[in-house]
Amino acid sequence: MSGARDVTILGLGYVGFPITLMLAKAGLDVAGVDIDRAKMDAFAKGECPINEPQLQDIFDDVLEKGSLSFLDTPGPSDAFLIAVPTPIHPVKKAADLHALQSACESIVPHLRPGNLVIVNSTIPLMCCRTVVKPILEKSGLELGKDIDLCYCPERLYPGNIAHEIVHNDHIVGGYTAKAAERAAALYGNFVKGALLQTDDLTAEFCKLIENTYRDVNIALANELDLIAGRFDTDIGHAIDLANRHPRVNLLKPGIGVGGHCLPIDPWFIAEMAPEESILISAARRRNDSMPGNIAARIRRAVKDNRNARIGCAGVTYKPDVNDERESPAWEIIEELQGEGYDVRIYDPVMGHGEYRDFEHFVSDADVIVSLVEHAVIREELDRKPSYLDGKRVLRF
Ligand code: SAJ
Repeated sequence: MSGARDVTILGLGYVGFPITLMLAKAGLDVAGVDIDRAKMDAFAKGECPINEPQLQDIFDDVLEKGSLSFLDTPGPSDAFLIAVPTPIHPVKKAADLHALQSACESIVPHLRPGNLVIVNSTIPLMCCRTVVKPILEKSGLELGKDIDLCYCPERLYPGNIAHEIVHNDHIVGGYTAKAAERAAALYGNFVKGALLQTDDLTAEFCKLIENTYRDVNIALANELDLIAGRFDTDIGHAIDLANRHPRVNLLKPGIGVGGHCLPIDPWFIAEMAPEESILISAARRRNDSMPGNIAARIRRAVKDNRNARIGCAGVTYKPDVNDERESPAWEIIEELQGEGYDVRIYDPVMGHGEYRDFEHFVSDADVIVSLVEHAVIREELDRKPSYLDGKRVLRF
């Protein structure tokens, strides 16, 4: 098709941007579209927003090759890949599909017979058929006949994106078998893992099942941790021992479940099947209750000294990522601050806090609370340096 790019990616976040890089690296003519001006300005300067050096190296290479361009709005393209956010309504616990709908609308004027549309965003069950399809068909083209639609969720683990995007197995869920084949061929440009072809609804299920499995597993670990608290025993040790059973694999209890996936995706199942989703909803609530439980534990630790300086280390949603979205650590800190406690904050990965290093931070606190153990914090705590002598340390 003359003048059309090979692929246009809409939404250049944690998933869309790495895919854009990999397709451009493979030699395709790729355009990236995002509504965030600041982000687009950073891209124009060659800055990779994700804190992974390997991705920055790939970005440098593709910019030099000239196979990647950034656009404010999409234009003609052989394939469109939509990777915009699908957040959750905080009260209704239902998917907010505005960004997805508007991305679909934005490509309608450019759709031509033979186009392939890939949805990558995490979506509720049946979304391809009930939300995406009717919008695309406003073009006058028929899905499955004139244009193809495929749902291809990602499984990227923040912190290890550059490796996983290539080596993970990918689910490729076509509205038709032909759509799955075409999308698999496109992904085959950079994916070395298996390209597992299925239908769109099964692919929607897979994505949600994966994160729900993890969320429910963590909820069980958290609940066991609360139960162990009654008996003053170390649940971490008990779980390690239980996991020596060949068919048991419990995850770790913690301060709660954050990030932009686990706290949200299970609701995308529950929203579509509320009556059946008893366990899924309960697990979500258990994990959401954890920051409050941890704040209570910290309060108990300083009950003899209401004015104790509480040093909280780590504020991101998990260790060693520079991402604070849905961070349980902030919930805990804000709860304590709201009650007037004197909280000091240190996070070397986010660059938060006024402290030049961990020792400096420790010197300014009476109780050290390790909320999110980045490697640098863990190493210091494990080393047990003398500057920690006499300090109460709580590790979660
Ligand atoms: N957490 C625990 N205990 C654990 C493991 C994690 O409390 O044993 C907490 C973390 O501290 C964090 C939260 O859970 O607050 C989520 O962290 P995570 O590492 O489990 O997951 P994410 O959100 O970084 O990435 C997940 C991954 N999904 C699975 O492992 C099934 C990733 O592969 C997905 O691509 C990503 O969600 C996504 O985009 O959906």
